Amino acid sequence: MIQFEQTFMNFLFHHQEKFNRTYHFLILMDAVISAAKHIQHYYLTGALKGNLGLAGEVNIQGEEVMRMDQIAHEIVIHYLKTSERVIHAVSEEEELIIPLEEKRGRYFFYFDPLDGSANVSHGLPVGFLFGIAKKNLKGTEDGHLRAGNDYIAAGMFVIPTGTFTLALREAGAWRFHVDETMNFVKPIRMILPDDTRSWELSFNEANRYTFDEKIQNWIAGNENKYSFRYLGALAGDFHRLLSNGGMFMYPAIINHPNPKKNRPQGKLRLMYEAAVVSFMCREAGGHAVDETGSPILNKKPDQPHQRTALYVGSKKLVDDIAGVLQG
Ligand code: AFP
Repeated sequence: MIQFEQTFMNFLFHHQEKFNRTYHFLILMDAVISAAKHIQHYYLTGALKGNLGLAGEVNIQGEEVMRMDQIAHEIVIHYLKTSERVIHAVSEEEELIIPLEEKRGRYFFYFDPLDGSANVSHGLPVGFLFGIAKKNLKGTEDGHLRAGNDYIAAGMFVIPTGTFTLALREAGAWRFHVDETMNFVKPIRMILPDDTRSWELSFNEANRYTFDEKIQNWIAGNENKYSFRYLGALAGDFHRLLSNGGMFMYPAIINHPNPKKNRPQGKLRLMYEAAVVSFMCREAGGHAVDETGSPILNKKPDQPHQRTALYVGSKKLVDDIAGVLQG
C-alpha cells in the first residue's frame, strides 16, 4: 500500500479556508517553500560545486560572508519578488531594508537566508529563518520594524535535513518533513513536553564564564538536572528543543577577559533569529525572555539588525531564569 501524507500547501489551504482568510498568504508561502527547496539544492551539492567556501566579503555585522549566504539571499529575494506580496524585506545579508512591492504589497518579511555559518564549510545543518508581519490594513501604517508580538507567522527550515516548522499566530507550531517528491508533508503539531526527563540545555559552553554571575550560578545549580546539546546553528538547536523541551540560551557576554569581545547586547539578531524562535516557542506552549527577563516578543526593534540576548524554551525554565535576571 502506498502511504500518502497531507502536503504543506494542502494543510495551509485548509487553514486559510477554516479561518476565512485571503489567498495572499498562500502565495507568499508558496514562494517561501520554493526558495527553501532551491537553497536546499544548492547546499546539498555545495561541496561539489565549490559553494561552501568564503565569498571574500565582510557583511554589515563584520562577519565573513560565505558564498552560500549570498546564494541563499539571492534565491529568497527572487521568490519574494515573484510573490508580489511583500512590501519590504529585512535580510541578514543586507544592511538596508529592501523595498519590494511598496504599493501593492501586504506583508513585511524578515529573514536570515542561511543561519549558522560555522556549519557551512562542513555541510552540517544550517537554517533559513523568517518572520512575517502584516500591513496595518485599518489605521495608519507604523513602519516596518515590528515586535515579534506583531508577527502573523514565523518559521524555519533546517537545511539540508529537510524539516520545516511553521508557527501561525494563535494556531500552533507545525512541523513538516520533506518527502521523496521534495514536498513538505505530514503536519505534526509541536507542543513542548512537560516531562522534564527529555529536557536539554543548549548554550555555548565556551562562553560560560563570560556571562553575568547570576547566570553562571544558575547554570551551576541546574546543569546536572538536564542533558546538554549544542549544534551552533539556532535552527538545529531550536528544532531539538521543540521536540525535547528545555532551554536554549545565548546570554549577554559581559565578563570576557578581552573587554573588546564583550557583547552586552547579546549576539543573536532580534528580528530574524530571536523573535522568530520566540514566536514559534510561544505557539508550542513555551516562553522567551531577554537579558532583563522581559518577553522577547514585546521588544520593538529600533533598527533592523538589532541584537538581543535570548533565553527560550519550556515555560518553567524560562520563568525561572527570568526571575534570576530580574532579581
Ligand atoms: P552565524 O550565522 O553568524 O554563524 O551565527 C549563527 C548564530 O547566530 C546562531 O545560529 C547560533 O545559535 C549562534 O550564532 C552560535 O553562536 P556561537 O558560535 O557564538 O556559539
